[in-house]
Amino acid sequence: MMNAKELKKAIEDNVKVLYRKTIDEASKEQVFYALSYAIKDTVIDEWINTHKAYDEQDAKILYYLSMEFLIGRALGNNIINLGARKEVAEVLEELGFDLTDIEDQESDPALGNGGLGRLAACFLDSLATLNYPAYGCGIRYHYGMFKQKIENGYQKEVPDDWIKNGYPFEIKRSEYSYIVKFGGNVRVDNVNGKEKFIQENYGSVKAIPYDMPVLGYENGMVNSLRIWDAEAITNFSLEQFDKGDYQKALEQENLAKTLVEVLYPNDNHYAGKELRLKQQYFFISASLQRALDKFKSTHSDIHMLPEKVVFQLNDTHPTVAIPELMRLLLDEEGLNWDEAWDITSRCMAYTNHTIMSEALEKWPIDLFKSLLPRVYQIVEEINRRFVVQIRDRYPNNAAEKEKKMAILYDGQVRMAYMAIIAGFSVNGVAKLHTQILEHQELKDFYEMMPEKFNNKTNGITQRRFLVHANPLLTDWITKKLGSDKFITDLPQLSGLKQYLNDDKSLEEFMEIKYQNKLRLVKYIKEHNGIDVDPNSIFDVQVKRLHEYKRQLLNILHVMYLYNKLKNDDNFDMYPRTFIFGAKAAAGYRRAKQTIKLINSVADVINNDKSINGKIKVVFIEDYKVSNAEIIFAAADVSEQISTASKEASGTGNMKFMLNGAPTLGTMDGANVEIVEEVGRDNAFIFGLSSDEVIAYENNGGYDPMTIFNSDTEIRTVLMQLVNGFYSPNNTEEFREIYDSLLKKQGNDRADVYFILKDFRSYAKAHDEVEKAYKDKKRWAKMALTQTANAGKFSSDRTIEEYVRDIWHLTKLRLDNAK
Ligand code: RUG
Repeated sequence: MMNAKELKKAIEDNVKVLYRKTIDEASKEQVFYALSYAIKDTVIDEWINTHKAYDEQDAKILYYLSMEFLIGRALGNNIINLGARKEVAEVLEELGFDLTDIEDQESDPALGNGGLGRLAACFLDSLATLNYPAYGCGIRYHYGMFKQKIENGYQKEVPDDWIKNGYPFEIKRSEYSYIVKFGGNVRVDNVNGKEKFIQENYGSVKAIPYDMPVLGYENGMVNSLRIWDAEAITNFSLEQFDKGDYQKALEQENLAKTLVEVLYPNDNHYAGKELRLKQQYFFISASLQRALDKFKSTHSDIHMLPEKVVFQLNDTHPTVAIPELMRLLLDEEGLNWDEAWDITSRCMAYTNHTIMSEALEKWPIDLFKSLLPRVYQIVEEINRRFVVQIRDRYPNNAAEKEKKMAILYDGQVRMAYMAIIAGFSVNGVAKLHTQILEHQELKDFYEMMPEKFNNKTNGITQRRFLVHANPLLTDWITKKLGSDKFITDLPQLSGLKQYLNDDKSLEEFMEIKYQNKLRLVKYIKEHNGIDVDPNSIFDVQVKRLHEYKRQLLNILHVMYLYNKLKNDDNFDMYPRTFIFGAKAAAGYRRAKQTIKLINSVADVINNDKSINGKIKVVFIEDYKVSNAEIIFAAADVSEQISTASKEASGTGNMKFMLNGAPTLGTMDGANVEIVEEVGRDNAFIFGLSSDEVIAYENNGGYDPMTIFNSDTEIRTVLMQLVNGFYSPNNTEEFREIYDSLLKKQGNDRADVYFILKDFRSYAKAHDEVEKAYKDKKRWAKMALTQTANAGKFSSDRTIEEYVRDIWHLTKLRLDNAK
């Protein structure tokens, strides 16, 4: 890192060169660019050194293949990982700027939807920090996750043109461009008695990589996130082409334009769009071609590939990597099937992130075949061989097993099954999730190939979600522990347990929470125009909007509390602020109605003077990584209330925990492991267990109507959905939500997510929260218990487990590291 004087000069020079201005004339945005380029300059040498070391040490490299990397802002994070926050802040102050203000100028690169993409970003941070050679491989979407505007209570999607003004932390690497082919047909030639498969009459695009530096924490390691952009191959002119070619050239031009235009905004839901499959093949083919070329530049024997390369498939989205690697090995490298299969199946590992059936990708065979004709032939052959195995192994029930396990079935290509069959590892993302995979969702595969299955409980990076998000707490912990080692060794936080009975420390801890609440109060005032009482309980649910995550349960409970405040003279409550943040997929109607409901309830309650501000409801517009950091640090209560069995892991739960917020939740996903760490007394657990949910799903026996008929308070709340209480101008506004809770919907039961079933125990858990919160000391102890026990949930731990059990990487040695 340059010293203060050099940095100051670099910023001033950059402002001059980029904008023809002196620093005192520069805007904050201009200073952001000037500083960012200066920071990129400082990491360039380390970036080069790291990649030289890859080659010199002949390192095994992980390629983390993911359609999403929700990296969030880079500037602040890079400065922290350089260990230069204080110095940079001082230099900026001398120049008359505030570092936080400057960081706020960066648009939030939102190349992901939610937990899955954010996990990928945390993993990259941990990989670099732990000295493991790795590339993140993804897509350079021109428009990331949409920006959310709330208008009249409704979500409006606004395009996120994040690279409009250029992105300072990327480098275009045109020298590593590759051609990716779509469509056409396959011709088989016979060359020296060997079949040769040639794709012809195809359309194609050029894939061009952009690299972003991924800095380890103060260790001189800089890995790369490589995201692929598309360009048309031909710069054609009218005369040169006959009509057919002209048409083709136009199509190619169009394909290149649309291919990487947008990120599909669906979380845990698959829309089956052709363009999505094109995106998948595009970035996979380019990443694999590059990985093979890189390998071949230093190795002569392709059979060594599994020794030096491993591909992790982040969910089913990149699964086309399996037949594509086969294609490259068969058609380009000239290997035979068995050799290619052996290599492929030793290089590919698959992570499953959901049991929700609507999220499992299945492509219509016709679509798949016409888009990827050669790849499809290979899928057919993989399937054929697997079906032979099934018939050998299960001679008595082969047909049933085929139905449950074949890749090609019922006119569809089942991508998850291909990943399981071909890969050497299948992992879930939390203990409970892995158990459900093994014993329910994928039980036939588990029975047939148990050795592949393993669990890797998710984690989060403390560099972003503690050090960057919560500097006050970071400083306090450093003081209390006498060291900042927890920044790379999170279990050290357990040292804080010695302060659990120390009144002064508890007071300090809660004072930090209060300061962070003030920061959020300011944010809410500036962005939502709502006044919030920092002494109220900040009860927070921030995550993607999805029915299984049950934001609806939360808001129905708010409606219930409000009714009690209004109608029950004996009822009183501690002031609470219910904070929501959530984007709904643009086409997900019921999720969008839930957003409208939250805002309508907020409108009525926040404007009712008679309740003396006892309840406030805030919907934070445009929930994203940058405001998430402010929110986690300020939360008192972490709402993790998914229907048990549905949330594979959750990672927001860990971010709240790290920042001292107890969980109010179901025994689902990683909540189970959080409770294991803090103890049942330090969490507020409610609701059906996953076994109970699964039993109801399999055997029936739940009828929400009986609850509606017998529980007057719940009935009143539900009636308010359809009597205009929260929608005086349109009593039908929330009819669909009402119906979803009480009426069968097509093939779906009423109340698919057991909202009414869990309502009473949820309300009771809230009572417990209030009781605990009123006892200041008890609460402070409970809050500190969260942070002190958060050690397990670092993504550093997760990555070490992947390395130990799946990737088998060796740490890179960097001689010039600090
Ligand atoms: O819903 C899951 C979360 O539970 C999990 O924590 C996260 C990371 O593993 O992945 C989320 N997820 C799953 N996002 N999309 C999917 C299915 O494609």
